Amino acid sequence: MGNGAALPFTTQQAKDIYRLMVRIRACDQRIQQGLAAGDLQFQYYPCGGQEAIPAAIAPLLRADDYAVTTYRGIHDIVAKGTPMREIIAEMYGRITGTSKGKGGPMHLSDPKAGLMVTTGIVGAGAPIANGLALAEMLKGSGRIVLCSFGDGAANIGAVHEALNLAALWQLPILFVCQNNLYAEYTAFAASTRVATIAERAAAYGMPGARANGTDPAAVYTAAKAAIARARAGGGPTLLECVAHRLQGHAFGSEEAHMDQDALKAARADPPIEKFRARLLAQGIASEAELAAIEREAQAEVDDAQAFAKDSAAPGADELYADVFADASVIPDRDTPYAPGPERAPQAPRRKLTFGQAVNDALDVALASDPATILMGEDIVDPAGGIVKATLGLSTRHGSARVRATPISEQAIVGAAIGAALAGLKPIAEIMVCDFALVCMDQIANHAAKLRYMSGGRTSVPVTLRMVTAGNVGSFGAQHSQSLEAMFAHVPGLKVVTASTPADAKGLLLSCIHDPDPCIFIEPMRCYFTPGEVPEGDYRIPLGRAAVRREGRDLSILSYSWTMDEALAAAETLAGDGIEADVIDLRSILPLDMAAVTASACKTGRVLIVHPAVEFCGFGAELAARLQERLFGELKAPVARLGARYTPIPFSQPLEALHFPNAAGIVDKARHLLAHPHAAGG
Ligand SMILES: Cc1ncc(C[n+]2csc(CCOP(=O)(O)OP(=O)(O)O)c2C)c(N)n1
Repeated sequence: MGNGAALPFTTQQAKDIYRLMVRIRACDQRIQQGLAAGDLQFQYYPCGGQEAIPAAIAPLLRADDYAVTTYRGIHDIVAKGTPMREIIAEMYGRITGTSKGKGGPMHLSDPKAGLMVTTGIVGAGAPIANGLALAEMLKGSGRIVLCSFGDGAANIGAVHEALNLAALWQLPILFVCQNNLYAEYTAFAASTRVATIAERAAAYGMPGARANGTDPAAVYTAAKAAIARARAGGGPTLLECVAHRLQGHAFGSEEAHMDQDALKAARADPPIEKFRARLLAQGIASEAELAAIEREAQAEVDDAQAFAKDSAAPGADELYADVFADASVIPDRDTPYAPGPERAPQAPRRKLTFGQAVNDALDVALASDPATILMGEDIVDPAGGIVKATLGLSTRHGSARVRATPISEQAIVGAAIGAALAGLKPIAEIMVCDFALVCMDQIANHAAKLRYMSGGRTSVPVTLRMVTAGNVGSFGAQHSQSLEAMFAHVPGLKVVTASTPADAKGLLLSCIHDPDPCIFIEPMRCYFTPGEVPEGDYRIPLGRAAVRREGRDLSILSYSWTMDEALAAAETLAGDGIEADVIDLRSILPLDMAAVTASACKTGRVLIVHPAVEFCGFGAELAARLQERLFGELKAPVARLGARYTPIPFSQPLEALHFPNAAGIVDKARHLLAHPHAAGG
């Protein structure tokens, strides 16, 4: 569009947009200068050429609207209103940075400005944006979400899942695909068969639009319609803004993969200079005004850089801060974790199966706390979930709060994360534990880390429920795994599993109200076992093991469905006069090391039993810890009995060989008691 074409915004807005573009470039260039000087050290993804996109959208946003962006997001971050000082201080890894220096250039968050997530994982922000939008839609706040990602990200599964779900739920989001024509070293046409990203919108069932991303007027006009639609309840839009990348992928990286003629042409006509000329040509601003804006931007980054350099690095106390809400949960701290008391243990009891107890916990949470929502595949009535755990809940609490989802695990977990960031207490059902691997990025890179990466500015109080069908026969290798060790290996996740109906209810309610992300594993083997369960809002604190049987001769430490095997084995051993202390860990993290140690000290012999594969299983961690602490006091080396190192076989005789059982536990226990060290004294 020529310099004379009328602009769609007011004179003031035009100047504000120019100011933003200039501030963005000043920030972007100051960071690159810092890198060139060796003052800063990191991989940086410049935004040169894309400044107009967020700058032109900014006047259409409310201050409290949310933004989700990516590693190449400095322009989005400045435009959303994050203070320049905090941005630059984060680049320097200082305590005054957006994330106290713990996030870094790819992970800035500033909830005060509505900037909720910056992710270094391509496309991973889109599912989370859905959750933010869902929360605000349910609250009726009128807030919308601006979610930015690249053209390369448009090809990743998380984005496809998110766009489908956003359209299905008519969420108030503007998805902006910033098409800079390259994804790292690959040209757009080499990875994408369709000519535009915008045309994909139709396939998701949402409006799509394409704008020249170097022209603020074009971006503004397209975004204005989309944002108005989102605010009016008309759902999401996919807006593709095309703006040639003006440099290589990262600071200092080569440009040989780029079309040199196109690059030269784009560099000869950069968006800021183009807009500047237009403002002058139309008499919207004078040369003196624009020069003043440019000087102010330089002064702002000068000030921010000086502020950053004067700021301290985070102190050693920051290392463990913000992993969880309460650092004493962290297993490598010396501070013993002291869980609180049970809640309402004296309430009247009634007999429920494990599955009914899960249902009861969800019902209580939904009835008592309007912030609680549920989502998952097939969870609404009449199905009520594949194991009926959610039967009746959508009927009682409505399909707005008990939400059926497509088969999109990344979108489900991302939506739960986003809703949690926005203050809700979402519970997501991952039908089967093995399927968590499909959305492990959302779980391990986002739910687990967002509190830390934001320096404690955001938190993810989400509960992810999942069934494991281990040792029920017939489910085979992809529906029966026990992945607790994998989850526990990721700092930031709490990992809980129950073996009785009362625990299922009490632990699940604690997870739901916990300030951190909780993985709640429900063994199908226990699902139909009845037990007495307290009514109402009964809660068992996370991190307190239960002593199921007392004995002096050895300790059997277990959890999940292998508790049944452990108890059966203890019964058999008692027939031989061997009394076992049997402990149900209940949560892997927080870990009740005090209970474990007390039992081990009492008996001097420890056998750890778990349903997961023994090799690299949680038993290895527990055994190492016990041996480090109690080497001289133990009468025998700590023994383990987990599943064999094979995928879970289908054939029942083979499955029986794979999993630990009571006979195997008895055998191991007898070996422990016969250990020569003990026999010798
Ligand atoms: C899931 C994932 N895969 C690969 C990468 C490595 N990577 C970083 S940036 C990038 C290119 C992304 O291109 P695009 O989405 O077009 O965004 P742009 O960098 O152009 O802004 C890749 C592949 C990553 N960070 N995350």
